[in-house]
Order: sequence, then C-alpha cells, then structure tokens
Amino acid sequence: MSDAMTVVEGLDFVVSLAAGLVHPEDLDAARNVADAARERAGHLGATMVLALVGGTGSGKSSLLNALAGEEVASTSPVRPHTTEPLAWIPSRTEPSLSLLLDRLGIGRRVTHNQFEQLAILDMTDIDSIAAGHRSLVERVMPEVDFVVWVLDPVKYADPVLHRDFIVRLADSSDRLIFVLNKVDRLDEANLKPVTDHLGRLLADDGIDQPVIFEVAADPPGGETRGIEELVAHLKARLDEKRIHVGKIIDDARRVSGAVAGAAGVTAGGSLDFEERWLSVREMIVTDVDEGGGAAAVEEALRLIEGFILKLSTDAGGVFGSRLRHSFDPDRIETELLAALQAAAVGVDPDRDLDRQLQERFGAPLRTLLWERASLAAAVAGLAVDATTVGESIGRSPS
Ligand SMILES: Nc1nc2c(ncn2[C@@H]2O[C@H](COP(=O)(O)OP(=O)(O)O)[C@@H](O)[C@H]2O)c(=O)[nH]1
Ligand SMILES: [Mg+2]
Repeated sequence: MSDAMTVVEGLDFVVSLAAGLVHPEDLDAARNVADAARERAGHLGATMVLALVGGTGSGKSSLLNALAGEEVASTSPVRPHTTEPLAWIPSRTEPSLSLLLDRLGIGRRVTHNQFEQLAILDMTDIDSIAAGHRSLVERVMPEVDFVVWVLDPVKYADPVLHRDFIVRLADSSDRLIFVLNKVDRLDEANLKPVTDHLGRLLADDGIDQPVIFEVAADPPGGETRGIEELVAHLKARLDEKRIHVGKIIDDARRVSGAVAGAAGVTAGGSLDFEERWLSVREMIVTDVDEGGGAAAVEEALRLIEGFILKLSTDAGGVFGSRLRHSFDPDRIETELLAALQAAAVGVDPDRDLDRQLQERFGAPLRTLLWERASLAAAVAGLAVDATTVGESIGRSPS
C-alpha cells in the first residue's frame, strides 16, 4: 500500500540515483519538490489528522464521541480523568498514519469506517501548569493537520492557556480550530458575548481570523449542538488537503519524469546491450584470429567506437554523453591495445581476447548501464505509486 510519503521517498530515491547523471539544475528542481513536501507542516498522507487538545474535563473525549456518533472514548465527570491518548482512525489505515501514531506513542487505536480519510487523536489532557504538556502540544503540532482546542465557557480565558500554549502556536494559526464546548451551560444572551470575547483573546494571541465553533458535545438530555457545522468544516478542509496532496503527487511525478528524460533513461530498456556487445566481440576475435595485424586493430577500433556511439545515441541525454565521455577514442585505443597485448602474451589461456574485452569494456559499460536501469526502475516505481496514491485520494490518474 502506497501513500504520499512513499511517493516523496520514491522521489528522494530517484534524486539519489540521478546524481551525476543529470545537470544539477534538473536535480535541484526534483529535490525542491521533495523538500517542500517533507517540510510542509502536517501529516503527509491522504488522511486528515486532527488532534484534540484542551484542559481536563473540557470535553475532548465527548467531542470525539459526538463526531463519531458512538462511544469511542470514555468520558468522565470526575477530574482529573487521566487516560492514555487514543486514536480514532480509518479501518484502512495508510502506512504513514501508523508510523505517525508510533512516533507519538499512541498505542490505543479504534478503527472506524465513517469518515474515510479522517483520523482524530484524543490527546492526553492538558493541565495548564505542567510544562511537559506544553512540549507535547508543540511536538504534535507539526505532525498533524489540525489541532482542535476544546475550551469550555468557564476556562477559555485562562491566561496560562493563552500565554503558554496558544501564543506559541500563532505561527501555525491556519491549522488551529477552536471549539467552545458546553455552550448549553450559557444563556442564549451570553453565548455571543463569550464567543466574541474568546475571538478577541485569540486575536491578541496572534491568531488571525480564529475559527471558532460553538458546540455542545455532551449536554444533559443529549441534544448536541454545533457538530454538523464542525463536520462540514472538516469536510471542506479535507477537500483542500486532497488538492494539496494531489499536487505533491503530480509534482513528484512531473519532476521525476523530467529527471529521467534529462538522464536519458526514458528511451528503451536494455538497449540490446548484451546482444550487440557479443557480436562486436565475436567480430574482433575472428579478425584477430585470422591474421591480425594493423588492419585488424583498425577494424577493432572502428567496431568498438561505433558500438559505443550507437549505445550513447540510443540512450540519449546526459546519460548518453556520459557514456561517450567515459569511453572517448583515446581510452578506447589504450584499452584495446592493452587487451590485444595481454591476449597475445597468452600467459593464462583463460585470459583470452574475449575475456580481456569483457574486463576492459564490458564490465565498466555494464556498470554504467546498471545505474541507468536502476534510475529507470525507480522512476517507473514512482509512477506506479503516484497513480495508486492518486486513486486512493479519489483522483483520476493523469
Ligand atoms: N453540559 C455539558 N457537559 C459536557 C459537554 N461535553 C462534555 N461534557 C461533560 O464534561 C465532562 C468531561 O468531559 P470529557 O469528554 O471526559 O472531557 P475531557 O477530559 O476533555 O476528555 C463529562 O462529564 C462530560 O459529560 C457539553 O457539551 N455540555
Ligand atoms: Mg478525555
């Protein structure tokens, strides 16, 4: 199973194989796409990951239950109700999501089939005085797509919450969602003033245009409020994410194709190397056996030069010119004369002319071809992954 991370890793691999085979600028373009994808804050995968954070008893677990429409996380009126974090994740879990949960140390995982690409992490309660909790939020922030702050009408203005937590996340303000929970505890007349006040506090914290939802996740009587609005918002953000991940995948495919083109690995697979090389060797050996002399040497030079030229033309691109440069006429002549001489001395009967030609030309050419084949395979693999991932996030293959 592939996900967007696999595609970016595939691109890294293509870049590493292409180093030395293409111009640095072509490589930089590919590297930039991979870097930009990796450095993007949030989860690099098709699943949208939310982390619910907030003080003990603010209603994080209740909110998860309300979004899920079933009892997922245990809630408690008794405080502090310390629980391990819990992840509510799609039953078809993408590999990079499992890795994310491993990294965050979240072992309790409940699977669902409701929102195909939504994962919600009910994090440990944030006790506003413990420094460890601050670092937890700061650690989670870059890894998830959205942090949902669950606040209640009593404690939303807590200066410690604003100063020690929210102000510090102002740079990521576009990935913060605020839920004012337990609005059933406010009179209708008080609701708007409280929400407005929260909005002003958040603006003072440096959050531009804070996204605030008025919610009752678990009111007495069971009539929840604001859940549908929150779900609609999450769906819209998931669509944005699909577009974004789709773009990463398209970019990866495009730059890896460009690298392959520049390296000259898009033309033909094997270039019929073995077949052609065998016939060149046979002709040379026959000529030399049938009298040799200067004419045979001239003919052998012509054959090898022609062979390498054809190989490099068929390969094309930077790869082709690399072949030509690494076997220029001087090197061909030097290696050929050395091969003829060693074979003529004939100390070791196994080291005949054919064997000499293999060692001096065949082996180094095969090494070059192997690099080319590896790059071609990596590019092809990336294209397959990109198509699979594109389909998994609901896009038609391009
Ligand atoms: N009145 C009211 N109580 C709520 C609401 N949401 C949660 N609670 C209650 O608040 C308490 C703490 O909720 P919980 O979800 O366990 O909070 P957590 O510690 O943030 O996970 C529980 O008794 C919930 O029933 C709400 O919208 N209205
Ligand atoms: Mg809880």
